[in-house]
Amino acid sequence: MIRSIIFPRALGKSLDDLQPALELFRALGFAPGKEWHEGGSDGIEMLAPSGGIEFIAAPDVPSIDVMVKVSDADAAYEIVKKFGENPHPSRTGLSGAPGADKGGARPDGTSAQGITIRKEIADTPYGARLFEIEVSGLRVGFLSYAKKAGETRGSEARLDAAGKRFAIVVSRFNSFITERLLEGALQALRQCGANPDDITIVHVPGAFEIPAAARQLAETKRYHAVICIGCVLRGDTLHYEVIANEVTRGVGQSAQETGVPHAFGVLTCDTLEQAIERAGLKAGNKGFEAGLTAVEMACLREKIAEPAAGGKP
Ligand code: INI
Repeated sequence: MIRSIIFPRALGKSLDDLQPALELFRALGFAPGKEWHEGGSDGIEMLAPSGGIEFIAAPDVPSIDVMVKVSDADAAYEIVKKFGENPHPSRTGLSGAPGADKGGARPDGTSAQGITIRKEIADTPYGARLFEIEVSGLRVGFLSYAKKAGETRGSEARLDAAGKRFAIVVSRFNSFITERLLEGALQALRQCGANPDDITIVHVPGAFEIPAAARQLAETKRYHAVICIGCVLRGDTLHYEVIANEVTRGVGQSAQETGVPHAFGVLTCDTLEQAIERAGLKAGNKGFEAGLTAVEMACLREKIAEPAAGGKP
């Protein structure tokens, strides 16, 4: 029976050659899957929620290798642009990757991250929004279908952190993990356009102390969102459940009672190995996810508060 479909694609000969595409796809929300380093080959799967092959009969051959359907092509386009402009604090993903690159565009229009916009975002004759890029020789199209008349799709916020202020509470317990989660959160905020001067970082001893600090920061009303980062490991304590429950409840309560969005970047894992996997050392970074969540929820809060078009509430 069919389980999934994978398009193998060689983007170079070393780990470095994979980084631009890998980082961009992560920024766009692809989930890192299986990773391997054996037999002279290194690689990682980048997974979408669903996929398939399209068989096309048309006079023109498509000029892209992969088409990614997204909920909002304009928002994806903004992420790609920002990704090309902003230097990264660190690289995460495949192990053994080198340090950060500098941002900015090269004279040929390729960003320092090696991304070229091949086709600017525009409407298509078939009612979609589409743009195309090239990264490490991989030609990718991004497409979303416009809303049809009468269709309700709900409200989704853009990932735009420009002009917004964020507080990050990080616990020192298991700092080997939490510092990497912090790097991930900072990377997400910067990729969404946050100004480093608008980010306040507060350290607390352990996860148990996170809710109190988060609440105090939220109550100042200076921040558009608070990001909570910690790591509770079952092996480290007999009262794992107590701490894990308390930090989860306390952060949720602070979010509900202050009205300020709180993103939950606290790992609760059975083993250090599991925590490492979720801290961007192998695949995924819960801090990065929390950073994106904070931006989205801060934007959504503003959007919901806006008066509806036509003066209706
Ligand atoms: N704090 C953590 O952040 N993670 C843990 O795994 C942990 N363990 O295992 O004990 C932990 N304990 C400290 C706790 O959060 C408080 O700082 C401490 O109890 C003082 O209030």
